Amino acid sequence: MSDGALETGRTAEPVGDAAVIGTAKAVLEANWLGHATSPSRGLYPHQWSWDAACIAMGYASWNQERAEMELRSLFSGQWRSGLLPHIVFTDGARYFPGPEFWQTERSPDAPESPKTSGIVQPPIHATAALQVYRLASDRARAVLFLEELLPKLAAWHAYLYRERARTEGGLAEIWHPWESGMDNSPLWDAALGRISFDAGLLPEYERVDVDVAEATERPTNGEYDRYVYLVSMFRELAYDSSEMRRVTPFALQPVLFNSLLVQSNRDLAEIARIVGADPAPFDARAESTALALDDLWDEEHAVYVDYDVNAGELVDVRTAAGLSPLYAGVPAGGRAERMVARLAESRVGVGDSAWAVTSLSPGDPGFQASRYWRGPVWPILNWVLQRGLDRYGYPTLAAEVRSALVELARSSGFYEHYSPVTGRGQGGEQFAWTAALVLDSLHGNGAGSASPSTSQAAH
Ligand code: 2M8
Repeated sequence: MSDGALETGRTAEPVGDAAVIGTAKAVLEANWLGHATSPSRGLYPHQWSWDAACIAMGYASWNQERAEMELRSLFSGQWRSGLLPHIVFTDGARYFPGPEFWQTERSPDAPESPKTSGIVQPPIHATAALQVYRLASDRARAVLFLEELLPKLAAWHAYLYRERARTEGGLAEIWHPWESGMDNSPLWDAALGRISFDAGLLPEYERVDVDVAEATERPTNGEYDRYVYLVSMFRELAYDSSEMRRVTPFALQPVLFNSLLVQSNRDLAEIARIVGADPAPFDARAESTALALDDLWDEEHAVYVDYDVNAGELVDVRTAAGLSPLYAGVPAGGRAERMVARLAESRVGVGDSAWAVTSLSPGDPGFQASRYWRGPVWPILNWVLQRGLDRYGYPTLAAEVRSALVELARSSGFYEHYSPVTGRGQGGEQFAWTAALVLDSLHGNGAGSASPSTSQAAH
């Protein structure tokens, strides 16, 4: 069903945009922990890195203070090395793996408080900070906020280029599927499959996620064993980056991670210009990483693919993440047009005129409609795509994708991901970054009273 329209469960009374906006704000409120926003209270009761950046963008248009607090809280967990951890823990909440498993106190770089994980997530934070500034009602205050954040963002990017890139200004690599943000994507199957370990020697652990969400909508136990194996290896190494790079059996340069990095560099340069600092180093990195990213082009399928560092080859799997260089302004010479021409292979219709891309193409033999990053529609991937479409001069297509995000939330609620077959919400419920990205998508509608299909490009 490459372009079949999925049924969204329409209610008798059509829910207007104002009501969707109200519910989205209520979802963020319900996840407010007092200092930061959890992705979803039951499943993810702490603060996650790239969720927090998206959540800050969702707050930006109506609650500048919260937007700033969200990013400030996240950066309170930043390591002395500049590493921005993928989770900043809240005391006492039930999640596996929690701080007692990560044991980041083994590293001299980790903060004593708050407790954090020891790996990273995609770098979209400078983009979020710039959006907070752009939508701020109090501009003078927003400039002060950018001045406060600039050195922290610069240290975060410096960490990525120092510890995660093998060539000067090149592509950043990840050492754990959790670092990709697309945990069980088939992109990692071959690399995970090459890891050999003695299951009997794995530290004992108990999954919590499958108590809270449908097990069929989560990664398998076999995948979790590998996730746990990698974490236990890194903690043995006291999270020493040079040791981790030397021994990690999992090292990939993902297209999505690097596309977000390119754009974050561009946005960091813009932040530098706003506060009167030197933008040149950030602009230079944006250009060099964009150039390296462009080498990951798959001519046959007209999309970008990840690079497996240990295997020394491109990953033979195509996902919606492969479209993300559009967002970063990377493709040139007719490539963007070719990518757009093939969108029909990975999209599903939503309602009457909207559509969204699936995390894995419905035509792919590995496609699974409910299994997390192996098929469902994810708001973040579609948000990245609509920005890319706007950038390359496809405002109508971009507006249709934004409409799909709004329509799914309107019909099914604010879920972690959605079935591309039925439109049903799946995974965690009352999901914060889904609410935030819907708010961002509706921002072009001003007060939120216009129809999503008439929304104009907001970027
Ligand atoms: C998911 O990842 C966490 C591990 O980091 C999990 O499954 O426990 C991913 O979807 C990730 O991208 C997201 O940031 C996180 C919180 O929403 O959940």
